[in-house]
Amino acid sequence: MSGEPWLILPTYNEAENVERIVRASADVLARATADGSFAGAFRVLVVDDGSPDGTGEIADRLAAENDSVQVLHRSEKNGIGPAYLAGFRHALEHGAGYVMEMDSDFSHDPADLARLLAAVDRDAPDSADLALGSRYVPGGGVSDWGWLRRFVSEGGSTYSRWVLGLRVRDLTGGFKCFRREVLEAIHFDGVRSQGYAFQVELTYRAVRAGFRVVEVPIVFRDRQEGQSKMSWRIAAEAMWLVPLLRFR
Ligand SMILES: Nc1nc2c(ncn2[C@@H]2O[C@H](COP(=O)(O)OP(=O)(O)OP(=O)(O)O)[C@@H](O)[C@H]2O)c(=O)[nH]1
Ligand SMILES: [Mg+2]
Repeated sequence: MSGEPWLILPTYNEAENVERIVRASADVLARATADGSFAGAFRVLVVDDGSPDGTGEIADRLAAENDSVQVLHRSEKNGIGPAYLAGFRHALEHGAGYVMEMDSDFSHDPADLARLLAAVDRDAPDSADLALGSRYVPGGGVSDWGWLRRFVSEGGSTYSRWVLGLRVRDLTGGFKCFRREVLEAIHFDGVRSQGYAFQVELTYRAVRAGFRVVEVPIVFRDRQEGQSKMSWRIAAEAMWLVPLLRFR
């Protein structure tokens, strides 16, 4: 018995993915909690920013069919950071014991949720407070990326690691599992970043607060369906925001 895990799935125009990702995640979490572990229950919370392609309506139908699924509708597209913070607040208010982040486009394999959760299980010896799905530790990687994308991503992690003085290898990834206490210790009001910098900022704040972080190897694959929302603006935000984190 150590608290319900909540998976937060941010969506913006993921109509081709949302149903499959919700079902696949719910299957994995149902298995992980079936023996009574993690309070024997779980939740999947879709946070949709008013997607014009109908993602939110599909999610509502899934929630009506399955008590473990919920939807948080937000009126405008504000970036992944604010969407996650809204999801985290909701999960904490409803008693989550663990809170997970995952992309909704199958870049992250829902099967890996079980390993991330196990890595922070309070009932397991030597578990950590925060587990990061990591591309840049042995056993992890990226499939189907060209050299430019690889360079930008790995360079972004190296740059952030250096500027912030952290030992974490993958700082920009968005596949994570927090123990509730970690999020409670982070003051959301002070979190300003929206894109990649958001992921760096949360991990940085967790380390600074003294929590134990572990990297779990994952293989990242490009989305198969739907449109990318990655932009140079988001990458540039990380360039200037990351040094500011250090001096705040
Ligand atoms: N609620 C919400 N979700 C978003 C927003 N921007 C991106 N997402 C979702 O966040 C997840 C990760 O997005 P990213 O990986 O940053 O962007 P992406 O469009 O998947 O880009 P690529 O990975 O490059 O294909 C996906 O599930 C997106 O649908 C946003 O502003 N609001
Ligand atoms: Mg993606």
